[in-house]
Amino acid sequence: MNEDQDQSTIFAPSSAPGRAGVAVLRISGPQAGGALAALTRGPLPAPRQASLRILRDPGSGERIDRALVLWFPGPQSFTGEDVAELHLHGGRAVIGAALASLATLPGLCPAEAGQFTRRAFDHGKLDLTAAEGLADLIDAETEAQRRQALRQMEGGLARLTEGWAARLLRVSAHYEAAIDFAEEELPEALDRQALESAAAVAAEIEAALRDGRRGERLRDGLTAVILGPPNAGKSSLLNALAQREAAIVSAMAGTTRDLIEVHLDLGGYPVTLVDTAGLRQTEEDGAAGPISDGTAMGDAHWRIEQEGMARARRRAAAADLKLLVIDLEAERSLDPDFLALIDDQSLVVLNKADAVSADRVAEVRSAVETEGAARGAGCFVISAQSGQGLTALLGGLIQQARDCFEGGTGGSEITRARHRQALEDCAAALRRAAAAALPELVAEEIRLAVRALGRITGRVDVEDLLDIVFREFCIGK
Ligand SMILES: Nc1nc2c(ncn2[C@@H]2O[C@H](COP(=O)(O)OP(=O)(O)OP(=O)(O)O)[C@@H](O)[C@H]2O)c(=O)[nH]1
Ligand SMILES: [Mg+2]
Repeated sequence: MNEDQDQSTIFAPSSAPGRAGVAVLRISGPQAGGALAALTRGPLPAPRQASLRILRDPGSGERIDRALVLWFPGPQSFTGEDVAELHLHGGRAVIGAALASLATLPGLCPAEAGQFTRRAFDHGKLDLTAAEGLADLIDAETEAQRRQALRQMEGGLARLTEGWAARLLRVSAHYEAAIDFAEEELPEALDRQALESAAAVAAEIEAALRDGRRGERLRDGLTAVILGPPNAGKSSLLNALAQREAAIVSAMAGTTRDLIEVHLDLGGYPVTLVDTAGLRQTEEDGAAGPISDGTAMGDAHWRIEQEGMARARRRAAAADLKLLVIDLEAERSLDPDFLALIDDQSLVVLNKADAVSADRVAEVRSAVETEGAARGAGCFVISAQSGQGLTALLGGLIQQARDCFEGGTGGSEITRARHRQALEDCAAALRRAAAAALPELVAEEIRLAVRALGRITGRVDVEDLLDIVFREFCIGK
């Protein structure tokens, strides 16, 4: 994506590959109008109005398709350049023929990934945060992700950072004046006002940074790991929540050895649910547990199980949420080591309620609640087999996801590490400004702070960033 390519006219399908009712091809650049005229063998249609045309190969005259075509003369187009759109019938051969015909026209070349949006950015049609919002919107799989992406595409983060930048620019102007007119003693009240204003911006940025990385996490989704002793019904629970047989269930303890992930949309929040190998007390714990029987095979099984448990623990340590499954049927349901895992990031799940008496449920529940409530964990009684209690558990999971992604204060505008880094750089410069003695130094730090904010929207100093941002797009966007 260099300068001279900017003169080229690019084309690509903008709709997803594969069969569909309609496929959209987009052409952008100085030759877009010429290409459209060549394919339709006629004058350009009225701008921004759909027109039905026969498309023909410009060389052979062979009919390609009967299609709706649209003509968007620049700068009133997505990229800011002349753009033509072909709404073809969405068959592979139709798309293939149209692309082949376009490739024969002089000055036309297939678009690179993200090149349409890159050109829109280069022509000032959108800033970097809007481009990222657009990429996220295209990738959004759940409602919460869609809302966040749309907010960003419509300028949520850009307005915030530009507001801060505008306030800092006023502070900066004050200091530049103080330097330029050093002789003339600016009123001290103005100095104080400028410092207070910079401090207020710094405080707002620092508050925005204390968001628990909600925005970044919403893009990736929340990870909930199911943990529990062997045979507690962890895989049964995963299957019940996923509504499919994703994991093998059996009465044999130690069925699940590796991590099994399913991606769920829980109430609009993206959640990755992970099933794990049962945590069995081991020799090292000093407790009885199946160990190798000394045969090579037994030894291998033992090692596999150890590795499975290690993976379960590692995954749980990195997770946002733990579902701690307790087997109501097991005699030693309440293993103290396992109960020690309860924290405010966990939900305790008492499983197999269908198989035991109400008294037994009450007994285990009260024991767990004494432990759990103190540590802020919810407790749910379920049967993964009959489905009893699953709706309430789902409600608990959705509540946890909402807390994780929206906290008490709604979503965060910071959706990428790149934004966070720039805001941290800005806050650091403001801290240095507050500590600086000479007006020249204050002015320099404020300049750096404004520059850091400018990197977020791409208004300044971003050449190196552009490739990183636009690489995330795929062809046709
Ligand atoms: N009665 C009853 N049985 C259940 C329930 N949930 C699971 N089970 C049974 O418990 C046994 C173990 O279930 P799994 O889901 O494989 O247990 P797990 O925790 O994944 O076991 P490992 O993978 O070996 O650690 C199976 O025989 C299930 O049918 C339940 O709610 N009620
Ligand atoms: Mg299992």
